[in-house]
Amino acid sequence: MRLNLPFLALAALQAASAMALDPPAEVPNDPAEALQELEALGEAAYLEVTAELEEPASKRLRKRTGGSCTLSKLRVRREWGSLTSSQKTAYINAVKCLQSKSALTPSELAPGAKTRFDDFVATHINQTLHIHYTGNFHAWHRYYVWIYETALRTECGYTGAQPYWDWAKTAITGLANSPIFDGSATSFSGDGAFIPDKPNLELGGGLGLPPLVLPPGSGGGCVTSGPFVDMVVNLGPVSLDLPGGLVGVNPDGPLAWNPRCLKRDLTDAINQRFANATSVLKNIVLPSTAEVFNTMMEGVPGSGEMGVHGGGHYAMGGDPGRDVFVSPGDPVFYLHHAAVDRVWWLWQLLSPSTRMQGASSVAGTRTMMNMPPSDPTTIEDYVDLGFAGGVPTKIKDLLKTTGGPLCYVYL
Ligand SMILES: *[C@@H]1O[C@H](CO)[C@@H](O)[C@H](O)[C@H]1NC(C)=O
Ligand SMILES: *[C@@H]1O[C@H](CO)[C@@H](O)[C@H](O)[C@H]1NC(C)=O
Ligand SMILES: [Cu+2]
Repeated sequence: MRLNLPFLALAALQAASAMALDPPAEVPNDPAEALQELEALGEAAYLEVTAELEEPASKRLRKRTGGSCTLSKLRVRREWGSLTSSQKTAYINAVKCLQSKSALTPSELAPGAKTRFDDFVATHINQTLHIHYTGNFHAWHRYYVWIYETALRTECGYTGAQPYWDWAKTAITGLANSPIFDGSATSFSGDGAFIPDKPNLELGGGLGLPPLVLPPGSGGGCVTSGPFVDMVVNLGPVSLDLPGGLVGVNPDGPLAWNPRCLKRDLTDAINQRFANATSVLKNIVLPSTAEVFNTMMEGVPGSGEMGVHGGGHYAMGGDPGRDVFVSPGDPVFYLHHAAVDRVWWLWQLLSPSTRMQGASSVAGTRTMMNMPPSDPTTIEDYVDLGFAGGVPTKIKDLLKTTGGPLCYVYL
């Protein structure tokens, strides 16, 4: 057995280096050119990862190391606009199915968690201060979206993969014209009802930092059409950013029941400024360490930047979209976080030996912005999704999307 170990290590290294993706030579400032580069990179990544799954040599390696992701099990996550109408309807129906099933979370723990969909929201609220601006941010949300996608499949008969929101595309088309937010039967419902004369958003001023000022969007009220027009948001708000620097909080507590409509405030200016094709490509190509990658993705409060992650959240806006605790209460959250995960996946593929394995693949501590101060995250730390589902899983088993419990790629 001992004799085999160096061979295994060598084979793993060879597999890792054979898989490295080439970055584009430059990051164009022109949105259309940057989008082209991004799509070329995405296609190359898809081809490399699926080719690796086909190789008989790596099949042997997978057997020895216990991996079980095969081409036949692979879930191919696609951009929402590329799905057919019936694929879109199947996904939306599965989400509505989760929203119609009873919660597994005991009501003593979270009285506001009424449905299986809410189990995910309650878990996210409960752990928010330990999963954002922390070293586990990417691995936690990767597993979270995977378990949500799995629940849609195993509990609601969905047979497809988790779709994603390509912000680079909506930055060009406008949100309200996009297949995600056009308000049609195959969208996630569209904008909220228009509320006039909204002041700007002012974010982060509470920390004593210069606030980030963002323009108001084109909605603000309850969504007016589409599949989620009658959806009931049960949990929150916990820390909802509202126009004029106000923050919405449910005084009954973070997990109390507070039934209300789904609101949106689509804001193209935020999408275009923070999550255009150039910003996405820069986040993939420029960072050489996990620390820089995380900082670019989430932004630094007070710096005037919120990253593509913040850009997507604040561009959809509304309630619970602009609440860091309750944001998974808007079904578009999962398309947004699949897109965040796709950026991480592409960045990882540029250097799998340092970004998809080992200590250098994570950076940060176990508390939000290290407040209060905490120990560094390690790849031995567990991601535990509580009543949402799954088994507690180490970060090191979540670094590769075609290994450990995971089996998916993006196209
Ligand atoms: C919140 O987290 C604590 C500590 O991990 C856990 O015991 C509790 O069950 C969680 N509550 C919910 C609603 O998930
Ligand atoms: C697009 O993103 C880049 C990088 O984040 C940013 O510098 C630029 O201002 C953005 N473009 C627009 C039109 O806001
Ligand atoms: Cu989150």
